[in-house]
Amino acid sequence: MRALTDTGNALEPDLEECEYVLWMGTFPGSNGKSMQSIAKQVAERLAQGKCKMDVIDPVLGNGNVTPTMEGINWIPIKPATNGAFCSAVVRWMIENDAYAADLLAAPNYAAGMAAGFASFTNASHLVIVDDANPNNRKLMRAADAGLETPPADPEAKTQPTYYVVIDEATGQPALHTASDRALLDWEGEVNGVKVRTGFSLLREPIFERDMDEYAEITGVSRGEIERIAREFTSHGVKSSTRAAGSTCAQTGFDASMGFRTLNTMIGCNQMIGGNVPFGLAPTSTGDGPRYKLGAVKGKPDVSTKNATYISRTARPWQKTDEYAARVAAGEKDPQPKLPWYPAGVASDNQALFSVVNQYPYQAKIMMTWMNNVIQNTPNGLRAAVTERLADPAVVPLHIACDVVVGELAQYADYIVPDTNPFESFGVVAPQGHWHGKGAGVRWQAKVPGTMELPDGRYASFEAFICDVGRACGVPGFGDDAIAGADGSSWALDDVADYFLKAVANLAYAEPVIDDISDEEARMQGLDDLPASWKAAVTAEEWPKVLKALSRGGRFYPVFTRVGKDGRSGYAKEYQSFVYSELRATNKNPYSGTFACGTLGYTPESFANWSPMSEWYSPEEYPFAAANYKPRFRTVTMEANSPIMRDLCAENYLEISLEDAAALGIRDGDRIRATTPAGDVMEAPAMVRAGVAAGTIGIAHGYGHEAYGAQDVDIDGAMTKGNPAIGSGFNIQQVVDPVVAKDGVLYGAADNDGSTPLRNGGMFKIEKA
Ligand SMILES: Nc1nc2c(c(=O)[nH]1)N[C@H]1C(S)=C(S)[C@@H](COP(=O)(O)OP(=O)(O)OC[C@H]3O[C@@H](n4cnc5c(=O)[nH]c(N)nc54)[C@H](O)[C@@H]3O)O[C@H]1N2
Ligand SMILES: Nc1nc2c(c(=O)[nH]1)N[C@H]1C(S)=C(S)[C@@H](COP(=O)(O)OP(=O)(O)OC[C@H]3O[C@@H](n4cnc5c(=O)[nH]c(N)nc54)[C@H](O)[C@@H]3O)O[C@H]1N2
Ligand SMILES: [Mo]
Repeated sequence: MRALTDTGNALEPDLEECEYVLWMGTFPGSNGKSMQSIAKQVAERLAQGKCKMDVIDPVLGNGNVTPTMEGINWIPIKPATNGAFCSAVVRWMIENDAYAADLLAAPNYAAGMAAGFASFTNASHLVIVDDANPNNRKLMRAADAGLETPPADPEAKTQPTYYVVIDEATGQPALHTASDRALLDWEGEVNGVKVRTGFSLLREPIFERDMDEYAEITGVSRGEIERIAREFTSHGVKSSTRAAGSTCAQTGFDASMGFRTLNTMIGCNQMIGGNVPFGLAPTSTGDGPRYKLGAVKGKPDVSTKNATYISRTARPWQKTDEYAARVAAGEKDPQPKLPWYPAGVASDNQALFSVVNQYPYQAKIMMTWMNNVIQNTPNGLRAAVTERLADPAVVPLHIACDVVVGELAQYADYIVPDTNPFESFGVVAPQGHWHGKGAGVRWQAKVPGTMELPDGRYASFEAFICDVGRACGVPGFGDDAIAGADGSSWALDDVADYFLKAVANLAYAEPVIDDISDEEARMQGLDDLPASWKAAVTAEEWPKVLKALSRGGRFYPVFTRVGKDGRSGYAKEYQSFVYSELRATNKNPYSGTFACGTLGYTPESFANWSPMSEWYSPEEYPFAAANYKPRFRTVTMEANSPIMRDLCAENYLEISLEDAAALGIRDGDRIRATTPAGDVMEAPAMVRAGVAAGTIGIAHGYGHEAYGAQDVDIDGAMTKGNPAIGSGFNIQQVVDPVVAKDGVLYGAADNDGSTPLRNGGMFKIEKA
């Protein structure tokens, strides 16, 4: 994947050692991964007075912000303005010299380490700023500067790219790998080419607006922005910030670049108390010590490098075959039917739009598994999108594999029943709250409730793809499908064939674990498992596999804390991008323009970067949405849980006291929120404190049309639906008028990240 922002370990705030955390669109105790454990950790440390926190969010999700909890504040912000807020904080940091200049000047990882940090940045790397240069907006490479590079390593799979900096000691251009410290804020000429450092480019958009303008845009007072900036920079590296759901906005790049730039500016990445690695697991489903599960045995020599993803990701428009063909046919600056997104590899939301628009190609056979992209794509097009999905001329064959007949699965031609989490296998890396290394193992706790197949297997996704793979002669399935590390060959016909080998890989990761004792195996009933499981690994591996199964996985001692000099023990090369070359060089085909490569603030725009406010009147549509995951629902699930329905049966259009007063709306009144395209959400108003002015708070996870809300007829057997499962509404959002014309269905999205917006947009509110 080509990275839009930082590269290296995935990082999250260190909730065990932090002194300060700035949450900007993930709310401790309300959502986030995992909501419960984050809440507990945060509550404990706050109660002990060990840290302080601020939560910047358009909607107060309660969680850890309660009147009884000291040291944590809620600060309302207007949706989709995180980029402006972060720009203001960075501006304050620069004006007050409150940033880690030593880190920013470190042009490579070794230099960052020598300066006492565990990361480096491209802040000092030179960027070509010359419209006439074919490499304009790109980071300068050694060749652009006429610098020699070290000889290529014939053993290495990929050769490093050499960037150029101005070495501080010599004042001369140097390879980024060859300088210990580089000039941070510099512009000039190198080898006759005009260049500027990433940091100097960052200053420009940041200083375009003053603090009062930022306060106006975000709705956060200047005093509050300055207080937060001071607090954020007052704890050395034991401070960090995090955004998550807030990045799912049209301005998502700004939100994402914003929190990353803030962390970079204080150098907290991979530092204990700062932003620490998580999700670290030994190789299990990849090429591990016992089995090569990452490689497909007998795979033909084809590469996915030139594949065109149906989601239109991982490739800029200008590098598509269609673009080349249209240019060759004489078109000047052709425009695509739907936008292309050079970052990322896949997006189910964008794939959905591609499928219903039959662009860039038709999905003749669509297979969906564990996915409910209709419920989970926020835009106003559900009716139109589903009409096309259900049309065999658009999607000739759709096979879904699910445990429930949900919004997407109900339109499939075939539904393959799958095993549920108590009936299936999995090896999973730990999510955010736990910062050790390890992997949990899930294995069948009961015999699957799905149909038993004639050969004794049970229907599941894995059994299905194994059979289809075998029938089609696809490599990687059936006999001799999996290679052992010792050269042996193994069959792949069912789920255990694969996952127990993954468990063997886990068990043999260094240091190799002990065998389970016969006595323990007997006491735990592990001497009684299906013979096919035992046959999936070697006799030598089996007692170790059982040991890992019996422990629910494998968890290494948490050695985050034993790193050297305040660094996480899991630190490895980490680069933060102050300048995103990928974004900066992404030429917009609809406008012919480029977006800035650093943090900045761009008002919400459509696909050609024209501001939404130029299309629709902000006076007529003054509200923006903040769509949040509520505690009583998950994205799809929990609507079918009677307990969760009892706790909160439906969702509301949540608005602030002042907006309600201005509109004459009382709590409980039925109101309507309408997008400029005329899509409507109608629901009771919840008039409450804890919603930012101009914001509609909307809990996600409601408004099911299927998922048990509907009657289901399977071969004449009718299961009655329960309408309570479908209570409430699903969010509507603005469609993109630049793209959605001439029959094209398309919801507005982040022009770089590709995420369809759920936060932000434009709405008017009236009484229903
Ligand atoms: N209860 C519950 N917990 C969950 C889940 C669930 O479905 N329900 N799902 C899990 C999953 S899959 C994930 S990915 C995580 C996601 O966890 P989060 O990313 O934490 O959750 P979200 O609710 O998507 O968004 C977080 C917050 O962003 C706020 N927000 C919206 N717009 C803006 C904005 O413009 N600026 C700022 N600063 N804030 C904004 C929302 O009000 C919300 O409180 O949660 C996991 N935990
Ligand atoms: N408006 C809006 N949209 C959102 C979000 C939001 O906050 N607001 N959140 C976004 C986020 S963070 C995420 S992660 C996505 C999630 O989007 P999805 O991944 O599409 O949704 P899920 O609800 O996680 O579940 C998908 C399907 O898996 C099925 N399922 C559950 N367990 C099993 C199983 O064991 N086997 C099989 N085969 N199927 C199973 C469920 O029935 C469901 O149909 O939604 C995104 N979309
Ligand atoms: Mo998610």
